[in-house]
Amino acid sequence: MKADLYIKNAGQLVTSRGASAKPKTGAALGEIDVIPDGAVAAAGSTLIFVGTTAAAEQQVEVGEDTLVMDGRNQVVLPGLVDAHTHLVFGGSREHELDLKLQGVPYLDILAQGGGILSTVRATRAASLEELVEIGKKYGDQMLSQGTTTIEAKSGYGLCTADEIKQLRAIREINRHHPLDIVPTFLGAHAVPPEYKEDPDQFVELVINEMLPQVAREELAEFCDIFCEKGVFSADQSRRILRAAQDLGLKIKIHADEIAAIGGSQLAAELGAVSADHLLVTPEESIEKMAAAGVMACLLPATTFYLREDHFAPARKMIAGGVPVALASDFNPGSCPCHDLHLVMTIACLYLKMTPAEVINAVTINAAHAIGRAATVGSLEVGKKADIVLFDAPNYQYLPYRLGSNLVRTVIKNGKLVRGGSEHGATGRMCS
Ligand code: IZC
Ligand code: ZN
Repeated sequence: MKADLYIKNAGQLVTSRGASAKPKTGAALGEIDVIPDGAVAAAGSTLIFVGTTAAAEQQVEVGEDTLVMDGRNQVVLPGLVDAHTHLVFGGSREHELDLKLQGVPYLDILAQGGGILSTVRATRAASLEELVEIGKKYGDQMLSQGTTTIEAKSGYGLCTADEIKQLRAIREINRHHPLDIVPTFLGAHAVPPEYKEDPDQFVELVINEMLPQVAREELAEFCDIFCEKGVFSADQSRRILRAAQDLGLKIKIHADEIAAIGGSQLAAELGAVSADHLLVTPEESIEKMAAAGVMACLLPATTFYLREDHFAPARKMIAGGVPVALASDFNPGSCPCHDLHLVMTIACLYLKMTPAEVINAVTINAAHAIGRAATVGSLEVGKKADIVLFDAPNYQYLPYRLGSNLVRTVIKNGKLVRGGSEHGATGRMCS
């Protein structure tokens, strides 16, 4: 077994293995597989060994070209998976900070033509090339924080040409950036001003024009919708998501974030892969989501940034058997943050999830939330060699630390993309 990459002596190797077929739920979410003095090896982009250093020394063949790294005093995790991002957008919204401080709510800023609609204006004005550059820049920052696979949504075009432009930008970034990106069509993110007087006409446009083109060009794997008071109703959401399913897309829903208007029930009814946010989800929905196997994708950095006084009822969801993932919700308005490390800390403190649970929720369960659990989200032979090394004595230390980037080295598809040489590579030096 000749290795191109060999990491040994890891203080703790956390694998998140054993849940590639089904996400972790209930008590299993709190179970974590830690190998002390661990080792991992890859040939090309694929993992060929995961185990102890002692076993690796017997089994892994190291040649002159093998990149050997020492994981001493480090915690090694699968590359983190961010299952909910709005990666590509024009401009930014720091000018809304003053409004927020004056107490103007998020949905009021949107109703006044700001918020999402302000980003829509900037995104429409940007060229495809500019969007690609912007997305790559954020992608670089994500990689530096240990994120190696993400989901990315459109939703700032809100007309066919600009939605398609955003999805093409996502496709370009995916082709030319180390991150793996799963694309989601979110044409129904807000009602654009042109359709303010007749939102149902906009729903028709999404169904009859946008979705068919997205499907024809295979620009998205998922269709999502902002099912929220004053944005899209449950009925409008159902129409759009059913049309998407008819075209072969999988579905996600922004549900129960500010008002419970039926988003989580709809997710269960339609068999959505995930329902996201879920701050005000009713108890009956928790049961329905568990029965339908809908992933609860929780976004606590957004709750923090919106200064809500209540977080998603994660403990009830876990107790009720709902699979739970955590994601950043990176976007220019309600969460200008793509740091999954910070998300883990907030989830521990405010969702009352344990360190083991939050790690499973940003690795294997997050991979399930975007249909990638067969290839990423855990360290297992045959999966992609996506590996992150943290400067930490144990895995509990990760959510314990607040706001520091402990990432030392990032491997994506078997290639060193961050750090490495200055942090203990002992074999061939890396560029
Ligand atoms: O740009 O505000 N919640 N969509 C739904 C967002 C936040 C993104 C934004
Ligand atoms: Zn979102």
